[in-house]
Amino acid sequence: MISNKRIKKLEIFATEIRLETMKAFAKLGFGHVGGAMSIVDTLSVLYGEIMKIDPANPKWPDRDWLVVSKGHAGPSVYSALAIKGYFDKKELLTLNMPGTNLPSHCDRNKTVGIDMTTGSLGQGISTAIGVALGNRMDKRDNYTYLILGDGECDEGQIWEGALFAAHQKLDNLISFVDYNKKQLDGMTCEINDLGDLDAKFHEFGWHAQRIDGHDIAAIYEAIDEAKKTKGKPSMIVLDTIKGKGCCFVEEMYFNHHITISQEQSKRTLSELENRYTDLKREWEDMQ
Ligand SMILES: Cc1ncc(C[n+]2csc(CCOP(=O)(O)OP(=O)(O)O)c2C)c(N)n1
Repeated sequence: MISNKRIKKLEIFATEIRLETMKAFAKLGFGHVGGAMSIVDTLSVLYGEIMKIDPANPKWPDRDWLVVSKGHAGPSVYSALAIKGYFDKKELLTLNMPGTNLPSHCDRNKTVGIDMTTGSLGQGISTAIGVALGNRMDKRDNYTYLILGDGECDEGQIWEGALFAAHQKLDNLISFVDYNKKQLDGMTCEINDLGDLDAKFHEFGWHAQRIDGHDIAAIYEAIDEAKKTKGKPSMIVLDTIKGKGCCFVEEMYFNHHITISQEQSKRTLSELENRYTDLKREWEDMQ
């Protein structure tokens, strides 16, 4: 079980990721805010507690890997990387600008700490499987983590990959679906209903769990259970809210790629700063 202190630390980390990401989006004036925010709590648990990484040695061959297949969530991954010390936080404000190392979608050739280039939906499952298989062949004691979008699960490649990972008994692959119920142009259930997603992965031969994707302790425990599962890849379906943590984004129906007014950014940055201060105070009270 994860202690309350460690949970609090991860809540602070998650809020800092949201804050830094929102600052970068606000400077740019637009971006994929919804899907970047819904995955932040999982990024906090992965980078804050779970992943075996060394920011000073980003290409360490024995590290754990993260493939963010929904590559448009790059901006929140960059914030997690900068806070962990992979590069200077100031760089975050160059998001998606000419000459930047931080493009709107993840690019392993541009950004220190990004393990796989993504953006063409569906492909990340195949590359993550390749990484996990390769690491197993090399007898490395590490995990590959994979983040998929729910709309992305409309891609046939996801299900080809799901079959193959189970066939290969890839228990060093731990995957998430960010089930925020929305995709680019509407509700996932109206465009191509995914139904009971964890049951589907279970039928494909995966160890499948479904949890609240904003509950830090639940995310931690689900990963722990996945690591204990032998002979099968793991899927953790995350029930999430698109835009989580930024009120004005949560309130929008279409919040996939949005423009951000000065008033909206001012309001949401002040909400996030207040949350950050409150959490820090709670943390100090726990000492
Ligand atoms: C192969 C492919 N088709 C279409 C797109 C355009 N596109 C970018 S994001 C997106 C919606 C993705 O929805 P979802 O996976 O649910 O992401 P989230 O809601 O978490 O942002 C689409 C269709 C793409 N990037 N790749």
